Amino acid sequence: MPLKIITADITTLRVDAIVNAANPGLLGGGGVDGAIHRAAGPALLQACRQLPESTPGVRCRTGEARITPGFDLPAHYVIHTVGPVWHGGTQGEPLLLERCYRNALRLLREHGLRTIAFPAISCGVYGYPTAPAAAVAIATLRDELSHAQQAGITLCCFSDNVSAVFQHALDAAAAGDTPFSAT
Ligand code: AR6
Repeated sequence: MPLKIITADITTLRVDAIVNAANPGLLGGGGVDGAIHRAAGPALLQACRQLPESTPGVRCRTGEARITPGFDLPAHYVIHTVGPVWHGGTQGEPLLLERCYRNALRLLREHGLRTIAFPAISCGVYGYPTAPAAAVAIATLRDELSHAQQAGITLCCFSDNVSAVFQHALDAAAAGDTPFSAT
């Protein structure tokens, strides 16, 4: 399956698009968002400013995605998405997180792109616990890959600990496929 998990700084990846775990204003922030803006250069902020606001200060609602060029990044494009803030799992967080992955992949397809790298959306400042976030990410990406031919999806974690949690989720999901082969 063209889905791999790595430990790296996502701003170094030479893929068609990297995904930014942004906030609704899309004007930068901390974490991976800050790193992407620093590496892409000030033109990225200019491009984000030009995206239309749906309500004052909101360019991308939770679960949605927007695309800009990558400017000084090795990646050609940045797909900005806004993950859910973790409120204990009672505010529809899993579905909102799923939408982030699906809407990013929809934009990838619509732009004729093939390779994409995701960070662990919502797993930093937004406080989504890593294991349930990994389960949502893996289930959603496996489902997308079963419907569409994507050339390559990379889950780019920033530490080996987070990578291990995502790898465990991938291994568990893959093992869940095996009962059919036993019959
Ligand atoms: N490459 C890959 N992953 C990274 C990098 C990097 N260079 N830097 C951090 N991470 P976060 P969120 C990991 O907080 O939880 C921002 O201020 C990080 O270790 O970046 O969705 C936005 O503007 C963590 O595992 O995003 C929003 O306000 C993961 O990326 C808010 O934070 C996500 O952590 C979004 O919060």
